[in-house]
Amino acid sequence: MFTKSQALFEKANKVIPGGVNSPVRAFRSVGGTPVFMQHAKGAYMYDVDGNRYVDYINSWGPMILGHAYEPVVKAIQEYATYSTSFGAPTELEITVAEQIISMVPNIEMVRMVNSGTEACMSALRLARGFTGRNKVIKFEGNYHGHADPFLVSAGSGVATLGIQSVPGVTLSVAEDTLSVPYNNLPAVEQLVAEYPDQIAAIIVEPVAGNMGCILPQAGFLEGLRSICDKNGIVFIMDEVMTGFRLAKGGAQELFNVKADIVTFGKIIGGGMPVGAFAGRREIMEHIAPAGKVYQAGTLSGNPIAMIAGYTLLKTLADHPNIYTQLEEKTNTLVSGLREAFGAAGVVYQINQIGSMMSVHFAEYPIVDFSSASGANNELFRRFFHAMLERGVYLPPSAFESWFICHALGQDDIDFTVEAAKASMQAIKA
Ligand code: HOZ
Repeated sequence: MFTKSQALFEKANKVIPGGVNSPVRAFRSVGGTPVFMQHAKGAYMYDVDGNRYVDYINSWGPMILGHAYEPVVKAIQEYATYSTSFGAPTELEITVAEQIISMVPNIEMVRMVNSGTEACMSALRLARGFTGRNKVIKFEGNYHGHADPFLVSAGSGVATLGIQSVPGVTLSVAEDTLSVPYNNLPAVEQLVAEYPDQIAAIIVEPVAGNMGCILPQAGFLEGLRSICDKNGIVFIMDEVMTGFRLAKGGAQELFNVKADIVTFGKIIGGGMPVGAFAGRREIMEHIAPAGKVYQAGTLSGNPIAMIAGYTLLKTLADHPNIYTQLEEKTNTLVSGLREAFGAAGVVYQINQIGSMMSVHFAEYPIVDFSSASGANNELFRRFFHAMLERGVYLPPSAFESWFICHALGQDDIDFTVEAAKASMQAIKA
């Protein structure tokens, strides 16, 4: 079933570290051979062996309307003929910035970069430049890309591989990152009191998506906002996963909590390599060349990425019912999975908000990294492979979120639920 993938993985291991260009893809947490994809359309990915999968990662979020969404593909094809990069400004960059500002609350200016990592890294530099302070508070199991200051107690691949401290990240950098459990406001208050006037920023995933999907408890985001207000701290919401996914205006809109800087990732490029950070003018004008906080990039605002992103964002803006439909689809899927797990008699937790969700096999609620880490990973591993064999592609780690796309139909949900029932039976046998 995976013959060609296996051969490719062997080949890849000779020329690419670990055989992959991003660690979670290597299946280290679930074991086995990563599946090499060939193409994808709508809700499906197809591998090199000709197997079809209903896709629940959707490129970790950006394929919100499904793969190879035709208007995006056409726009890319048209713009590619004009040149794939200028290294000079284009009108399209203004159009995209205006589009983002029209959809997202509390932002007046946007700077385009090439990835979520770059966005968070630059947002932190900006917060430090703006406040003249050095330290940052982040949350255990939150992942803000792979820039040095964020690799302390990080989620996603760092959690998946169980890396406690990352070689190459110097002690002096790590010392400026203070880390506390997610959903724990008193721990944040304590740190802020311990380091008066030293904390430049609090950065948070408003819905954590890199230790499975974990929702903010009531009052958590509001509490962070108020701590920042009282202490002159910049509040950074990392909306790389939640932006334009949970709502047109992301988590800020959904929870009605205001950030000072927001970071975005791949969704604003329709899946092309893009990121951005945005905020109010007073802060953003500290960025070079308006200000002295340096940040730059030849590929920033790349025309192909801009047209792909603009086409996707405009569709989302013009059809707000997409969000209701996404949530309905996810609700239906969750009910079906509950039925499948219930019938199998396993203990499980499903965390869900809008079209983000995850499954942990545990009897207690999953509210932070420590509860996520205590779940039954062996069962997740077996479930993952049983589903893969039945044509359902789940995130290859329990420390990741599932992302549902709009192309997913009722038939696909039924197919997934049947696969889950059969998988649980096979696991029990
Ligand atoms: N770190 C990404 C998900 N949280 C995975 C990136 C990838 O492998 O594409």
